Amino acid sequence: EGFGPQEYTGIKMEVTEWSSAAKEALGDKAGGRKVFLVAATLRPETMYGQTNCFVGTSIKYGVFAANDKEAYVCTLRAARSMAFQGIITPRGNIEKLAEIEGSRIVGTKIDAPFAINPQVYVLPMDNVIATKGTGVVTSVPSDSPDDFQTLTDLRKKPEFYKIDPSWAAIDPVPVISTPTYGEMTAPAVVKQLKIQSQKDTKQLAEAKEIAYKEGFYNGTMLVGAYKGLSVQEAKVKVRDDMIKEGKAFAYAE
Ligand code: A2H
Repeated sequence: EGFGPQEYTGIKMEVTEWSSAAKEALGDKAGGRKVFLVAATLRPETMYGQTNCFVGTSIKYGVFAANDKEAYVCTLRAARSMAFQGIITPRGNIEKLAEIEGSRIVGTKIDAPFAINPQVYVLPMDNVIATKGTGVVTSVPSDSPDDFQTLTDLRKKPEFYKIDPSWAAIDPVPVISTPTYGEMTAPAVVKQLKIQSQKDTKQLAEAKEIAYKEGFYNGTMLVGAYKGLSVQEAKVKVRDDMIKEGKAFAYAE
């Protein structure tokens, strides 16, 4: 990790249909609010290529009131931090409406803002860190080696991971082109490093570094309002557009 705070973008993914396990746990505790899973990302310009979203199965999430109309699903730690940053109001105060384990959120259907496939499912990922970001990770398998490898594992062993195969049916979407790896940077790097599963955490860390540098410094947008622009230019513009449309917010930690 570098110095100073990480400037994340908090992506708001509205729940359109809870999994039956989540429905049972939540009842009407959200009090008529719209509920969003909130994912922290460093790559807002990749959001066109979301294919699903990830949670940690043994992580405890809360449903926190953001205001009278909205509630956010994230870790308690992230909710505290959002309250201090004035994202959740009133500033410095948090109201937990409900608590739910990650395993119960799996199978929930959500809206993926700006995505070419706007309806996606929540899936399990082994390597979600409870103490980073919001504990919710939006999945862009075209450009994130972790996301690509996890999606590959889930498709290989849906019973083992206790998922319905249809939840993992959306294929990676090309959104950024790089000179070295083409239109599917993450799958190409995963192949090059001979990564076999999400348990290969050392190689995945290396793949993440390679894919990140190549995409960020040499990537060109293939889709969206900033098609043809460099990733460096597009990143800020996509982020600003998402924030203006109420689909995202700035989140630091
Ligand atoms: B990134 P850094 Cl396309 N546990 O978003 C594990 N990983 C997490 C996480 C958590 N609790 N919270 C966020 N992340 C992921 C997109 C993306 C990301 C792409 C390519 C690279 C990439 C789509 N997933 O990150 O440790 C999120 O994945 C590579 C740096 O704070 C977030 O951005 O540097 C990134 O890790 C933040 O990682």
